[in-house]
Amino acid sequence: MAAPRLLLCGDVLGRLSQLVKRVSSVNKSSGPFDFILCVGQFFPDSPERLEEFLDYVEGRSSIPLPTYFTGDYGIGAAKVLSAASKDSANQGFKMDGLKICDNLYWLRGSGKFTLHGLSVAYLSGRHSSDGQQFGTYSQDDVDALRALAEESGIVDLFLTNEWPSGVMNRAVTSDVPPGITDSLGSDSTISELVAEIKPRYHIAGSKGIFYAREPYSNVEAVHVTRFLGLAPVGNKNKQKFIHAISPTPACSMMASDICMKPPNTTLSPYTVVELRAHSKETAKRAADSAPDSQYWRYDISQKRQKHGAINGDKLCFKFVSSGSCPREKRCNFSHDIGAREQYMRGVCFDFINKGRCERGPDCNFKHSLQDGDSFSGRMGSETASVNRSGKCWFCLSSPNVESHLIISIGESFYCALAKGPLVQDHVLIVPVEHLPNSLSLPPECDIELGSFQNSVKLYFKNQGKDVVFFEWISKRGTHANIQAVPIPSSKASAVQDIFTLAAGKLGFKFAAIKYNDINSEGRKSLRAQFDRNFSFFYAELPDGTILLHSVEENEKFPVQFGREVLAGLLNKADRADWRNCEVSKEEEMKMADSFRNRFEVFDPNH
Ligand SMILES: *[C@@H]1O[C@H](CO)[C@@H](O)[C@H](O)[C@H]1NC(C)=O
Ligand SMILES: *[C@@H]1O[C@H](CO)[C@@H](O)[C@H](O)[C@H]1NC(C)=O
Ligand SMILES: *[C@@H]1O[C@H](CO)[C@@H](O)[C@H](O)[C@H]1NC(C)=O
Ligand SMILES: CC(=O)N[C@H]1CO[C@H](CO)[C@@H](O)[C@@H]1O
Ligand SMILES: CC(=O)N[C@H]1CO[C@H](CO)[C@@H](O)[C@@H]1O
Repeated sequence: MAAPRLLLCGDVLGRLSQLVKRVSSVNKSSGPFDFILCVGQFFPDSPERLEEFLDYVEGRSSIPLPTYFTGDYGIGAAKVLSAASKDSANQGFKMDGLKICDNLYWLRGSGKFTLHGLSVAYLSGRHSSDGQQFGTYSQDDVDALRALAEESGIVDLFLTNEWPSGVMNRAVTSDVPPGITDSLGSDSTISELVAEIKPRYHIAGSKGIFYAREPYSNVEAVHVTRFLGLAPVGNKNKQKFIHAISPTPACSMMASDICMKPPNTTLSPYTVVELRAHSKETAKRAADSAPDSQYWRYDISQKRQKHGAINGDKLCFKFVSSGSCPREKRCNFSHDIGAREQYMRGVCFDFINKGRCERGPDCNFKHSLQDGDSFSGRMGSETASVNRSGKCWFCLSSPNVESHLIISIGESFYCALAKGPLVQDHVLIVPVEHLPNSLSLPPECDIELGSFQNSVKLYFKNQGKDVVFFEWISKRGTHANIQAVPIPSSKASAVQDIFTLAAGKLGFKFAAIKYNDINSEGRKSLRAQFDRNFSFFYAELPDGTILLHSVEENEKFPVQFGREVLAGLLNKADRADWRNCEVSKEEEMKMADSFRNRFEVFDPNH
């Protein structure tokens, strides 16, 4: 399939005749095009333009190409948009635009949809706390986008009405338009979102100028993002308001093409705050090498914001609507089976999730819980947890277990390769029983655990490597797993330092104790210090030191902390997120076979 050809357009301000004229001439010189995406204010800013605008909306003039807009405000907006939202064709959960008239679509609130193979996400309107019906986005719209950001797959285009604040961060690029400041018409919520969504193109308007920023690299993603700010249609300064691109959808690109970084790629403007004092050159060098401390400098503060903003009690839309979520227990939203059942009985997602739905009587879904099962509202998580083992990735009896990754099965523990490994031979040691952490097994099981750990250590010692074991014990945890990550022996002495550094960035200190016999003494002491009422993280280092930390009630702690720290140590920042590291099932089977062969002589169950 040929790459779609599209036009990006800034604030239309109701000047549809001028836009149509321009589109027709661009179409002649470099068309044909498939569709137009408009950012910035779409409706007129003065009453004189309303008539011209309504000629199109009411069908007296026609719009030549499918046109999508996000800037749902201006003169006439309330009237046109409320009529459109009452139209029965526009009811329900529509993310691909509400139809205003032929070829004109309103992207309302936030969402994600596929257009000519491209994955398009958007946040419409401006930030506002007073909950106007049109022209603004709500916290719920932001939360929904955050949930979408957790889904796998790269977003090709992200449309926002306003610019993200910080995009002109001079610490990372000197290529910024002169005389423009961040303070007006820039939105920090958008910066946070774009850093999470990591689209390939980010398009925004409403700032009155054209700006094509140098591409920037993303944290925890292999591809770069290009920001494009577009000027208003018919602006006096003759700044560019229409821009043609023809991107191949990421989903059909070769991995090597997705990773391509043009020579003018900079660090992300949103994550590098503390570099402000440094020159552009320093920042560029940092982008290439991403040394350990650098990695921590930006990653953690961002994670904290992210987790702070997500409500862990909210339902995962993906799970509720489809019955499964690729993130499984790593998802920060709740996978509630009761909620899923209600959804299947036709109950509105917003109603289940928040107890209310803004669409009110216009909504096509039911606004009361439906009988038939024991859904007990947001308190009903016990039902869900009883049933969760059927869905569990780690239960050997579960249909979801990735059995091709299993290496060796003992009495109370088994050993498997990690899905989306940080490095080759990244191993998991997992209790056979569906238990939330390895410390809730009876103490005598520690003997088998110790023998697994020793086998793994010996296996790697043979290759000049040491092993770091770590376990994240979340209060919401379902099925425990201890991760074993091999590191070159030459880096073993740096492990404690980098964990300490990372803890410092998050604002806590590890308790560190060195044991002569880490398997028995170490585990005993862990059991003594573990308090079920708290989440808990511990790491066992190659020199016999255990680092441990109890996570306070309101403390934010990144779920993948251990993995991220080791990614930093190993200079593999882009592999910190396991989702960047997934390989095909065939590849996984090959890896597991080869590991099994090499591990055989060390396998305690062989
Ligand atoms: C664009 O050009 C093609 C011919 O190349 C024509 O068929 C099409 O109607 C034109 N579209 C617009 C919007 O002018
Ligand atoms: C960045 O470099 C690429 C290729 O070298 C070039 O096409 C592009 O125009 C540059 N972008 C900016 C904004 O300088
Ligand atoms: C932990 O929680 C339980 C039940 O909520 C409570 O009885 C116990 O005192 C708590 N323990 C600590 C150390 O706070
Ligand atoms: C708001 C909330 O509960 N967010 C959680 C997301 O996941 C991390 C790691 O488990 C928790 O620490 C956060 O509290
Ligand atoms: C306790 C509970 O709700 N158990 C349910 C688990 O799931 C099965 C079907 O998968 C139900 O039949 C049980 O009632």
